[in-house]
Amino acid sequence: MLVGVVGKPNVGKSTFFAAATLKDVQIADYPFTTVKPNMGVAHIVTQCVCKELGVVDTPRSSICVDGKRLVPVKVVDVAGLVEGASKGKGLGNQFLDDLRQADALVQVIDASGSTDLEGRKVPPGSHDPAEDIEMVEREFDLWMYGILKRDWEKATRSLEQTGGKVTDHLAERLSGLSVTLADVEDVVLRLRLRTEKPSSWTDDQIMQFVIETRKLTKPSLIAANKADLPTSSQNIESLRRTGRQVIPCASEAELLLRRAAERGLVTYSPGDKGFTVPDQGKLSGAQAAALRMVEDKVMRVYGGTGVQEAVNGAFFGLLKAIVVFPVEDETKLTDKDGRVLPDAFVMKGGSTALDLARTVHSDLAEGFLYAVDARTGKRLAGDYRLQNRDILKIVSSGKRG
Ligand SMILES: Nc1nc2c(ncn2[C@@H]2O[C@H](COP(=O)(O)OP(=O)(O)OP(=O)(O)O)[C@@H](O)[C@H]2O)c(=O)[nH]1
Ligand SMILES: [Mg+2]
Repeated sequence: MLVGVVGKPNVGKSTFFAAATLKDVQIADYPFTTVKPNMGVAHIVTQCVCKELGVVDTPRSSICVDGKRLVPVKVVDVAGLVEGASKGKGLGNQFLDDLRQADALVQVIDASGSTDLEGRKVPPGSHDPAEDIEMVEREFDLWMYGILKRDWEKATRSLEQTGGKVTDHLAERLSGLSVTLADVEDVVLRLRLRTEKPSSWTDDQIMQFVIETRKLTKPSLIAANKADLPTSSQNIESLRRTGRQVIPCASEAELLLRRAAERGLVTYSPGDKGFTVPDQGKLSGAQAAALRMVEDKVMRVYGGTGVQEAVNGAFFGLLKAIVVFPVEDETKLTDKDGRVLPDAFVMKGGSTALDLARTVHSDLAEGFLYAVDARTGKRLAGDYRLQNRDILKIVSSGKRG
């Protein structure tokens, strides 16, 4: 699963990305700072099972902090997008190509309204960020529409002559965008499009298909960034009234806190509602002032920086991700090296025990016999739907079983 960080230029996408991944990327106060995509690893935070089971865990692929499990997930930060990007304006549709594999999007906006539609600086509060959301989604749709329209007439005529299925054609055209045949069939059915005569579909109908397909296959939430600035709260309020999921974010503050935490200057872990300073004497005057700002303008007002909430929201909310704990010994909860609760895997909602076996190792899936629920000792079949925080042993005749 991959989450893309999108938005117009200069809104703080790379700052959000750097805060979420602690990767050093270019951040600057002008549009088109990012040209090539940045791929990185963020973590989603979930309650670990160690406390419930009264064990001290020794994770390998993830981190457990005070009973909270931080599980790695992939995030990509792309170039900013401007009106006309789908037709090559700005950095063109390169960024759209970079988003092909994304399963969900965090759309970062400048909630303070201090950048115009193209990301240039304007007086705070003078631009309405609602316009940016519309623009970004419209460009995405136009791009997808362009892919379908390129040879629509010719392709549909040939489908009608040969008896080919329009759903197969659409799925094939959009397969590079992680759109499946099931997604296409779902949208076509919902919109009641005439599958036997696709050449009769109007441009509006094709666009409607694109919009619904985008919503289904690239669900998004809004990270209302620069929430620390005074003009943001009003915009956040009015965006929320539109019914969209809006998370106030202060990416710069999150980046500062995570870097300070790495150096031991503050006690803070992602998603915390506040932070503490173990030794005021270790801080320079500038550091102390910056932390006071974070406390006053972010933590007290919003109860957190919102960055972790947005990452969690994308995976757990939009993608219905679940975290499962595979073990090799279901009584000791260990792997073969004796590590307790060694792994935590992020799986798409609806995944099965067999999917988990596939994720651990292909050999396990090939010889899959059954899974064992470590909590109850019950045997589970391959089609068992995984639940969040399941602890399972896979029993297989495969090499690693
Ligand atoms: N006040 C405030 N400024 C921020 C915040 N996040 C980012 N910025 C500033 O916004 C500017 C743009 O940040 P970037 O992260 O480079 O923005 P971007 O969206 O990646 O920009 P492009 O790559 O050019 O599209 C920089 O000056 C950041 O310091 C925030 O939470 N609060
Ligand atoms: Mg950037």
